[in-house]
Amino acid sequence: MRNYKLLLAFVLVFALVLPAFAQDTATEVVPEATATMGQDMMTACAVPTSLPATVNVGAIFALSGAASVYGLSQQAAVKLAVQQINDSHYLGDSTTLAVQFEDSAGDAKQAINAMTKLTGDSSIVAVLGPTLSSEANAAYPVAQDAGVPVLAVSNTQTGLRKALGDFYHRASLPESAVIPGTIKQATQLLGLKNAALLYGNDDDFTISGYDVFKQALADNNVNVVGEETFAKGDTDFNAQLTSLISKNPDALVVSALAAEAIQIINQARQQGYKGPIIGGNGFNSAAVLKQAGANAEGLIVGGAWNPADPNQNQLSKDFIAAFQTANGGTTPDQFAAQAYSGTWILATAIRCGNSVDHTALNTAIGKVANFETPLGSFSFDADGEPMHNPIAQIVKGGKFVPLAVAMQSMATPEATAAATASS
Ligand code: 1QQ
Repeated sequence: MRNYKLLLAFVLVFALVLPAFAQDTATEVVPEATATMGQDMMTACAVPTSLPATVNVGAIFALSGAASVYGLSQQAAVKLAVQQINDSHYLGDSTTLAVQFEDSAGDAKQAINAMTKLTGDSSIVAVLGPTLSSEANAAYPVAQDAGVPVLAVSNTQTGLRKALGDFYHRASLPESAVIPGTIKQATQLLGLKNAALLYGNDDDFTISGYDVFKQALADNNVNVVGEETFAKGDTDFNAQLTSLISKNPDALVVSALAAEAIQIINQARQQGYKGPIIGGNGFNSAAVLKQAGANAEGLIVGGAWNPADPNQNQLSKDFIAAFQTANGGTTPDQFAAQAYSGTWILATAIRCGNSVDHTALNTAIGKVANFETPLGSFSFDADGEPMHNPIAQIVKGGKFVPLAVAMQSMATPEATAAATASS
């Protein structure tokens, strides 16, 4: 009975999800060479005819260790996307997409080993990941040397594509595309005049997040009254917090990965700090909310996607339902939405490029444009960086709630002004 219900749910989900992606393959109009691919072009993107029976893709995610709160979510989402891609014959009737997962454990050396292993296998056409920006900085050069395309789905350090190279694309918005809007809305809502900054100074993402926060605070005339640092793996943040809280900041702004973020939230509250905490992308995990519990209430975090976004498209709703069905009712987080969307973006490049040649596929990835994903309409900009709308969130009742939605329910004059400004 239970299996039957599951099957029925699956069939329903596929019936809803697939038409949006897999267009009527009977209409085989060959696209003009100059045309960009995208949702509008999907009917013009012919069913591929030159693909092998199996298209092998690698995926490097932090499947163990502290960063596995992101990596395991990514893996579950990629598995779901691959299943849907194959069930819908998205790559044609005689081609199957297969993914080989490698665990980078949040560690640069393991990421390099994984990238070396995958790019040394001539059957691997592209690599998804790695999870962390610090892993990407270490491991990506191996792929660039081998000429194998990489599509990252969670790296948010500023300027990575320019720094790394042209075989690197990402489906994840950099912090520079997310934080400025979040700080602007938070400043308006909370009337921030000053803030204290705490960040990890030994991780590429946390350092980049700090730079972006600092610039955004300056742009909103918020004075930084104190700055403190920590290192990855630290567990005691009391000295830094005592110093920052003594300066009476209107908000505590933190750039940290999840493991440290949880301790920082809990220890700040234990010290009696009742003011707002504003976090970067590292906070975007259910693990943070679960382990910080009531201490996380009121936390403000910028993100690329939120399951309660009132403006989300049907693909996003269908993705949530399918993910829940496949994962025991668990609601996907932002990392899952990005990994799922990234897999569909890669599959679209394979399909529309009609080639698994590394260079041709890399070119095809960059051409994906106006493509509807759960993240919204997705394109790469002229620099090859991702473009879609970000979303500011606040934690309420143990969940990330879109800030605009929360502000409307607060309905203070400031909140109404800020909600109007954000919409
Ligand atoms: C990065 C990140 C992490 C917080 C998420 C995986 O954004 O390392 O770039």
